[in-house]
Amino acid sequence: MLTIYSDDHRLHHGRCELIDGQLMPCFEMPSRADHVLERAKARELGPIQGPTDYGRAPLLRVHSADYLNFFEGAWQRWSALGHEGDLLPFTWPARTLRNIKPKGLHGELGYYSFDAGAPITAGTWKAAYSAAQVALTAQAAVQAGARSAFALCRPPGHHAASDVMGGYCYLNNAAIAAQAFLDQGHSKVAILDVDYHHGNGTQEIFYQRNDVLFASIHGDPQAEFPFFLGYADEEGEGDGLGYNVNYPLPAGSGWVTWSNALEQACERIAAYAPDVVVVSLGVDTFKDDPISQFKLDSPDYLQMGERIARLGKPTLFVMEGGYAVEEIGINAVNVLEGFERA
Ligand code: Q9C
Ligand code: ZN
Repeated sequence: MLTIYSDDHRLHHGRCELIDGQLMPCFEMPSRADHVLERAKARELGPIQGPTDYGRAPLLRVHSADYLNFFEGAWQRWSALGHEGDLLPFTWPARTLRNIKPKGLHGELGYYSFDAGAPITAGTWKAAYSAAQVALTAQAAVQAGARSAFALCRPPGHHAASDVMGGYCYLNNAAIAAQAFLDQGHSKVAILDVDYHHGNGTQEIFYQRNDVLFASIHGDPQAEFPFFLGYADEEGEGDGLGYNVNYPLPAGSGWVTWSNALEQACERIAAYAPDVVVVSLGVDTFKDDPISQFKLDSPDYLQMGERIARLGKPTLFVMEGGYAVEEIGINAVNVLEGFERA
């Protein structure tokens, strides 16, 4: 399987995030991508290539121009004030406040984010932009006829909505790639999100559309981030009604429970009969993930890949979460190897 990867991910390295009342080093760190790349090489998964730059146009198909302009310019505005530390939001337009866009940097940042988990550093825009190009380059390979391709994206994307960042995500790599398939002549794309967290951004982007089926298996938002989206009764709206499927699972879920949800998701996807499948590949479902509560073990990821392969569709894998840094490479590449051997 072809892997697309860019070293630019290193340009994004947030300092800290708030965990249980304490500032801790960011779990979403550069070594994550290094481990996945090393494992892909060690297992001889296939060629590894850099991205092509497709520019801003494919990003604008998913994100608003205002949002991209704000994100691209935010660090410059922050550093011009003499700051060197990460730019982080601290006030959001939650219920009781107005959903208006203020003029200052912090007001705008609150408007364009939903949590304090997406720090902006000097290199964040460039890293996120490159990750989107990585996804688009892998998409182009599948578009050109490859059975599958792997976009080794970092930072991840599935929490990023059309004009909102959060949950370590800025640009929605999987959504940008899915939209590119549609823009290049396909009429139906299914996105299967297997990250431990609900892909709230992807859901929002396609919620009113039936040309993208979004299916997500994740920790029950009653108890898990992102808390305010990802419930089973969210089925889509308008033309999109019936094209959004959430499978929230309880903390402690292992392979038996998880694979049952995967089976249901795959049956729904098969009934949709998509032209292509995009997998939001998070491996934070692993038993030793430091911020997650599922219990999948490394061999389970081989079976995950096999089941996805049985859909029999051209498939684009897009890297999302996974924070058990030592095992992230084994687990992510196991999905890809399971896919290939099926
Ligand atoms: N106390 C992805 O996996 N914060 N994002 C958790 C735990 C947010 C995860 C805080 C987790 C976001 C792409
Ligand atoms: Zn996640």
